[in-house]
Amino acid sequence: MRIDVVTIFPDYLAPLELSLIGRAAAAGPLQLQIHDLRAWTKDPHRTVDDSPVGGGAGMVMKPDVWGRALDDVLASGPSDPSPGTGECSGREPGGVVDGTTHPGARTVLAIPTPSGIPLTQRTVEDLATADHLVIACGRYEGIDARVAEHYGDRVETLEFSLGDYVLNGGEVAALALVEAVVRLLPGVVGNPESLEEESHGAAGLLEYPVYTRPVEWRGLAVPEVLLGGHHARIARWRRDRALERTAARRPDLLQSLGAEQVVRGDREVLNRLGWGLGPAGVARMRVRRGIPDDAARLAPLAAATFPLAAPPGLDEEALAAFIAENLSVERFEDYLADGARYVVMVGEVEGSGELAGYTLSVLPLSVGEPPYAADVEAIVQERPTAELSKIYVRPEFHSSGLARMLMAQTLAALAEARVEGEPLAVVWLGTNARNRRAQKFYARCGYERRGGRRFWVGGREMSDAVWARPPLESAPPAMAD
Ligand code: 6GU
Repeated sequence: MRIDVVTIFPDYLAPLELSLIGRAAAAGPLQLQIHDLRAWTKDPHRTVDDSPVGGGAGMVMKPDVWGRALDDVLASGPSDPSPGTGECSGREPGGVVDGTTHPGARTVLAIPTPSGIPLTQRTVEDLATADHLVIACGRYEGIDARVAEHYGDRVETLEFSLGDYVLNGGEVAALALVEAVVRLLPGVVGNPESLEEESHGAAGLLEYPVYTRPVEWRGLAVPEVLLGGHHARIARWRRDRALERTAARRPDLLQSLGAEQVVRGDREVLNRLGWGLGPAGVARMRVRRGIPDDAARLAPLAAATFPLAAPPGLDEEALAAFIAENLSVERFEDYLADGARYVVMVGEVEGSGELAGYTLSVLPLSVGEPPYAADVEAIVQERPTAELSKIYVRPEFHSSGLARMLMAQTLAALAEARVEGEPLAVVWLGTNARNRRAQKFYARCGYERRGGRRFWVGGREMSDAVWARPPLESAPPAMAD
């Protein structure tokens, strides 16, 4: 690859002679040339700037000087090394630069500017495949806009920024770009594996923290797991730290993680951090207390999800009747208005307009109030007792972790509830005994199977498994598998 940098401060680019980049330039896959823009001035003062047309502060770099410089440097092509670093030809314009001067070669003109597109590793990877990279470093208030416009029509042009802050000129950005691109050229970085696990790599996560000896330094120990030599455990630990770091520092990166980038074991740590895996990839999930305004969104959610876990054999009419009777907007308005009787929790997934899940719990109004179902009364004898009547999640968020989050938050809300001043002793629920996924879920959430019950829906008798657990921390819902 050939890289030309045009600047009014050639010395600023001297660090490129050092280290990996210098070695690549000396012997490897890189031909690097630094040019002094002033070589293309024609006046005795070697003027490169002028005041902004239309007024304003600062100075603007002249298009005519830049035009002569870039015509020459672009025309020199990827494989026409002119004299070495620090020198420049200063020759007259080499004619039209139209990208066909060097057939088959890919030339990119990169212009650092705080108003450019943020430079990313993806862009850097792409630039590393070019044959010729020309970097035009502006100073002052920037380069006359017609320069980028003119070359933009003739050669692949990239106005890029290092980030949301302002530097005095493009030289630091040029250094950054050259280093980022050149380390990707074959043979420049000794161990190509070190390119794989780094931040902004294919994983889409920030890199995990790294340590070396001594294992104890200023009272800080290297994490135990790294000393054990258990490779799978170390990999899991590193992955968890990478996920945590990314959640804390770059939630935008986590947000753009696709489902295919989420691996086994990620879900638990994501859930703990308030994230889950939905149909559109990783998304922030939130569980909160329902408010009266939620009724209009809860009813359709309840109507859509209830049939999916309904006992087999229940006919459409009976289902519809149950939904109309118990899951209407009006009924949810009642539930949401009566905080002494009902606890409604809703689950939201960022980016999805709908509610993704909910729970509905029924509190007793007096300490001794038994479960409304007589056969439950016999097997759930602790008082006061509440029923977790509904816990539903849209199918696209099954196994996202939202159900666990809903359960944990619901139990936390129930642990806060008081019945005649007393905390709940137990929470019970009934569930279709043949739904194995559900039984597994309740067992994992710390419920104990107490027995069965019979109940009626739409004139048909059904049978359920009854599960119970205390709402308090005594047997915490194991939110991690
Ligand atoms: Cl590329 N140039 C300048 N002058 N300032 C910057 C920048 C570039 N990126 C961030 N700030």
